[in-house]
Amino acid sequence: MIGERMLEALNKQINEELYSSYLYLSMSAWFDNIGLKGFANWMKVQSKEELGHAMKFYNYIISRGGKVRLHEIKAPPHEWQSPLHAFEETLKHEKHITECINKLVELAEEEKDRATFNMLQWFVDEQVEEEANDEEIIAKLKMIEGSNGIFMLDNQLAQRKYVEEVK
Ligand code: OFO
Repeated sequence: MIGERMLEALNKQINEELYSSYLYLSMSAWFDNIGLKGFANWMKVQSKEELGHAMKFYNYIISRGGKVRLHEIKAPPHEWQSPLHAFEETLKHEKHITECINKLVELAEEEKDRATFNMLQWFVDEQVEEEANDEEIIAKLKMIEGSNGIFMLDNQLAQRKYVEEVK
């Protein structure tokens, strides 16, 4: 069994991941509306990945005999000033998620909950990858500012495909 403090923190993280999914779905709709279908695709894939992250926590809680408690998901913003602004907000949000994961790791250490500590290592690695992906796209967006390069980048982001990680 998972301790009560750890269980509450893991349930809170399900909500964080579902909000991430909601946020990126909202960004995907906005990109579609401004005609950048590739960016919209990238964000839709990201939204699905976040749902997968929520399900990893959900499945883990159940596998340890804990109770899943779903909370209200807040509404995400609906508009951004530019693609660069949307990706800067994405990176800011991912840094917040990295902090949440680090706090969960600290709690697992405090509680001497080895199983949860091990499960969380996947998320520690995932956050490194997610921040790096966002930083790469931000760097490209800065390079092409004011040129037609945005359409090339849009084509590149259209190639991203969703790979299911949670069974
Ligand atoms: Fe974006 O990694 Fe989950 O939230």
